[in-house]
Amino acid sequence: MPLHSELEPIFDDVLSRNPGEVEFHQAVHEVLESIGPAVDKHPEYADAKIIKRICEPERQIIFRVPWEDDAGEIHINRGFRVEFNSALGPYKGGLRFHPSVLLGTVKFLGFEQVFKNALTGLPIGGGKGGSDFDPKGCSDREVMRFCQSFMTELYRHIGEYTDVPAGDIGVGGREIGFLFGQYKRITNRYESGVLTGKGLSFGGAQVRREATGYGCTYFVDEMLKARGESFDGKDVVVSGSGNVAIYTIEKVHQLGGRVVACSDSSGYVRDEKGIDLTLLKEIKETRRERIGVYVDRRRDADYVSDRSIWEVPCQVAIPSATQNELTESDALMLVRNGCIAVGEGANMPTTPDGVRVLREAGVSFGPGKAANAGGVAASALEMQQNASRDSWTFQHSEERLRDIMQGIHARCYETADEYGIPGDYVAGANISGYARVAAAMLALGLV
Ligand code: NDP
Ligand code: 2IT
Repeated sequence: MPLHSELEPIFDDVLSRNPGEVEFHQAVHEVLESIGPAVDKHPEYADAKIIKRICEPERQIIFRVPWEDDAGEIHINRGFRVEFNSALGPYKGGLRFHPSVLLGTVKFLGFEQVFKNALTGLPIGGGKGGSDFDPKGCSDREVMRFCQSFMTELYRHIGEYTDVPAGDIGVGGREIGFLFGQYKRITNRYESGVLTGKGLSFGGAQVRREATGYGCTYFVDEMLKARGESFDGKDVVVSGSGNVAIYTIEKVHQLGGRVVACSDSSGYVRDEKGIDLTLLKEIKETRRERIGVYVDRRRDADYVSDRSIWEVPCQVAIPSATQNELTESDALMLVRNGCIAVGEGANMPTTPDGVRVLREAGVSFGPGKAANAGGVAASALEMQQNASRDSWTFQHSEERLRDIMQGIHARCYETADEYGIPGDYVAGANISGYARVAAAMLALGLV
């Protein structure tokens, strides 16, 4: 879709000032593509150059992370924190540890986070960070030494009122524990609100671990209800088998669906009887093994390493691994097999051509910044509990999460209706996220 004439020069500027950062370009283009109607509605934002400002991070930090492995060899990684926008609250967003991480990756994720966090309705700005460190194959002690070195630089930039990191790919409870331990040691402050996703033994909140997957499933459930359907009896495919995928599978099963396939970067497993979640958790959370070993214990299941998981027939697809993992040809397979809803558990997992195919086929499509917002929303609830030195029950926390996800769905749905594009959750999410951030930025003056 062509950009609104006012947005075209802004996008050209993003391209020329951020050369080679293709994922960042993709994320910006997707937002600019859909906020055209909102630009016409609020001409006052143009004078204040709000959109141009939104596309430029407030601060970008890059640092060296030296560490020593168990054999005494020295490694040098690169650390990032992109503090994108603090109009609505402290910068908030995860840390990703994966060898593919570049500045452009962190910028795309930080940009998405600004709109996602706005959509939650909670007081959080947007940021993201990470490193090209690869935790795969590292011992716990190596991961600890890396985290300590990473925090030895990061600590000076973060704080409960400044910037509050959490997990993302490669960063879970173990890493957050090591990071928090080092922050506490350096600063001599038990500042619980500086990180979220903490363990329950040191200031963590119930349901944060489950929140992204549960929240995404609630969002998809709302999309299904909006078309008179439910999860009951539906076959579901969930890519990935990390934090988001595991708790998506758990909630889909609770809501009556059956997850018939999941994956990791080496391949996918298909289990027509429904993925055995106890076994999956043991493989992934306890033993940190590859997905292929699943079939050693489930004789009826198949392991496929050389084809796309999206070939597995399903009515609902929930990509929960990484960006651009669901392509145009994958989308065509999903449509051909009768898929009616796609909810993005991961950030930007569907390519622009994939989104187009799904949209044209009338598939309900929940973009990541809406569908996976449950994780960061639960993080904001963790911050709230830390600030009041309180801790809520699992049941209460889950009810709050469900209400927030239903609220996000309603906001996207109603905004799409208001702009005459019913059912377009992409436009609904982008426009309503943008409207909230832009109004706050205007009120704060030229900062
Ligand atoms: P995890 O590290 O727990 O799991 C990631 C999963 O995705 C693993 O199964 C991993 O396989 C697979 N994966 C990662 N990178 C690739 C790749 N390049 N190609 C193929 N498979 C890959 O991460 P999360 O579950 O936390 O994150 C998954 C997605 O959800 C990401 O897009 C993240 O940004 C997003 N997200 C996460 C939130 C959270 O709270 N954790 C909140 C909102 C969004 P392998 O182990 O083989 O690498
Ligand atoms: O992409 C995301 O929203 C996350 N990785 C979670 C961020 C957070 O601060 O909880």
